Amino acid sequence: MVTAAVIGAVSLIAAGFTFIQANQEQVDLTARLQSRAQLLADSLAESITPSVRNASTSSVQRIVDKFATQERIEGLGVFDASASPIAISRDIPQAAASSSLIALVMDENESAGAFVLGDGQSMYVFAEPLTSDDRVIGALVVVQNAQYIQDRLWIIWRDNLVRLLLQIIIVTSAIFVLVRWVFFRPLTRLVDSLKSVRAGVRTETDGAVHAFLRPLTSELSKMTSSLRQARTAASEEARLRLQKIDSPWTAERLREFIKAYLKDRPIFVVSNAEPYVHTKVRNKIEWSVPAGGVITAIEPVMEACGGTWIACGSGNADKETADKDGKIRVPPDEPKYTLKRVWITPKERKGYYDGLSNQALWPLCHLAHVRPQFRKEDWAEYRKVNVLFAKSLLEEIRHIERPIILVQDYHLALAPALIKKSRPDAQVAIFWHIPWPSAAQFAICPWRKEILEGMLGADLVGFHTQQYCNNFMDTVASEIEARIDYERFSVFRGGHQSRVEPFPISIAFPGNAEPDSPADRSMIESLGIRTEYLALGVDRLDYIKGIPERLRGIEFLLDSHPEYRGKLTFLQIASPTRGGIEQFQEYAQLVISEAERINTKFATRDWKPVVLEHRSYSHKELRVLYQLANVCLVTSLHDGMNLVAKEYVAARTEEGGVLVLSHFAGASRDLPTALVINPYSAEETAEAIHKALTMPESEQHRRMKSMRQSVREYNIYRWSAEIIKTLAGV
Ligand code: GDG
Repeated sequence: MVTAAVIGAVSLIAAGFTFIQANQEQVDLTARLQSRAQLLADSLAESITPSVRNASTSSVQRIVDKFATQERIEGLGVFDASASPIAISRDIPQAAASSSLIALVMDENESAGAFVLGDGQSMYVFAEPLTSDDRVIGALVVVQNAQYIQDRLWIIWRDNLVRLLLQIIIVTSAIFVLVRWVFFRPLTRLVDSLKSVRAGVRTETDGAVHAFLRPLTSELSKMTSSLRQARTAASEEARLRLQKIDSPWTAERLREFIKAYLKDRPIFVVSNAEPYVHTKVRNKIEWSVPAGGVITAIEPVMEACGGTWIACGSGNADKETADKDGKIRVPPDEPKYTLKRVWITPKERKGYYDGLSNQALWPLCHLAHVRPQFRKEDWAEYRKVNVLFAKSLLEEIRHIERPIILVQDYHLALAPALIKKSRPDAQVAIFWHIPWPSAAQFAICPWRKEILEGMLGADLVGFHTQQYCNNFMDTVASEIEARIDYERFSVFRGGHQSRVEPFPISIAFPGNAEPDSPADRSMIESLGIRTEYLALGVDRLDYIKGIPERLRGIEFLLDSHPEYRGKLTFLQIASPTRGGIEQFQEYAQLVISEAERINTKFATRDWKPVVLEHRSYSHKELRVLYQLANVCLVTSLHDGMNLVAKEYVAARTEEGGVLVLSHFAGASRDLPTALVINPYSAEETAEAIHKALTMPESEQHRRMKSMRQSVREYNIYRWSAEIIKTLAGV
């Protein structure tokens, strides 16, 4: 744009100058031509006049022929008083010989000239009267070639055009170089240095910037120094707050705690799922956060503490976006820690993930009446992938003394022992995000001993509730040789102690970076929902979540309380999950057909009791839905904790809304003022929804306030601080 304007201006100026120059040249050349014609005509007239007077045609002809050969003379002609030719040169152009100019100069008795066109060439015809005794006796015509004037003008325009083009090229290149070196580079450097100041890597903006940016950098320096002061004040405050145990935990406080407690020992997280997935959609790489409780919980901890998170690469652009070691800094728009991706083959994934993790261990640990499938080949892949993860981690910690390692979940039960075997100095915890079943239930697993031995490699084994810890201790007692110490809640084997403790997981409350936007109804209106009451469910489409049971609760309510028909819509966000596994596909079909059945039974022209959204929603969108829902339904048949329940509570800043919560979700221990139900009873679920929708505001507030207090006090920062403190202290 700027370049085009500059080129336009330069061209305009150049055209103006060329016009003036050409004009001047034309005036000069014409004047010179005219005076030369005049001179020639004067001297010729003198020698010709006597012969004309004497009518000596032959001598006139001789003089004409002699002069006609001079340079630039195209022709000469002598005419008598009646404008008839007396003598003319051979090649005189026709246009000149018959010119009306001859008659005119004789009439006026005054010489004159004019430009004419002959044979496509410009000519200058000059006529002079011949006089004798003050009487006009004829006229002399001199014809000169004037084409060279046109040629000269054309050369001027052409040369100037070439010069202009050269100037344009030089000016454009100069602008490009100027913008790149003088503006763009210093600006990029300034932006980079601001980024590192913001990330806390540097404390000052770059001083060595170009002079013209200096006023800006001096202002920014002041800002960064205020930022530094604010940071120091905040960490000082956090340090002070560390002593006051009942003040809320924040990301800042966790950071300070880790600095003080671990003295900069780095943290490593190992999990199956990765927090950021890169996918290529129409040649454009996009990233997303996958649905799942482990990600929701661990991500804010890593953002606060930094460190390295090792997980399975799962997006089709994951390799492309990571470096040769599989590493990438995340979150993508504000990097704070390193994600190291581990690559597994489709065969490994099928056996380790679809098979052993999700068709054996998942149904084994959840009482949802789905039969576990134990296949030897899945077990082989599971072991292989656990070794792969352990190796990838060992590579990362090879130069690090006493690293802190947090292994996540049932996919990696064998990893703790593998890590500890190579690195006894590492402090390893495994957190089991799902329930631990009774010893009798676990006994059906053919590889129960190997799994327990793998887990007991850890110095700390964490579960959500005391009940799961008790079940685990009972299982260990009945399956392997070990000393069980119920006093210290530890298992001792071959001189190694594993502490077993409950850490009820939570979410980042407070300190959730998302701003509290006023809930905008347009999101539900765009789904065609226009009812008085909104009931909401948010789950991965997993059979432990009890979605068909929830739907039956809705059906029961509409049957027993017809007053809700047309007034209540249940919106279920069902994010796709584990699509490669048959039971999950069948379950998705069941949910879809149940929703359809209920809609067919009750729907009217402009109202539908159930809206099923079988797709992923961002956390930001979910928060808006939480704020709009009069009631949130968490009816899991069995659930380690359930973070949706806690997210609903955290989103209700105005303390309204009611949570209906399954007794079989770990969250029911932390949120006892929810309406706790048995999800297997449609009647109980329906009654709880009715109670929620008719609950006086004051009671809603009382219940919500107490739940919010509990989530605020025991948020994910406190959860991780307690795990790290216990682990470092074992
Ligand atoms: C396991 C245990 C335990 C939901 N849809 C989307 C999405 N979500 C988010 C929710 C929530 C998380 O996923 C689900 O967490 P849950 O805790 O409810 O469930 P699981 O995934 O089964 O988690 C569970 C948890 O681990 C932690 O220990 O509580 O008991 O089963 O945060 O908001 N997130 C995104 N898109 C969605 O569509 N990004």
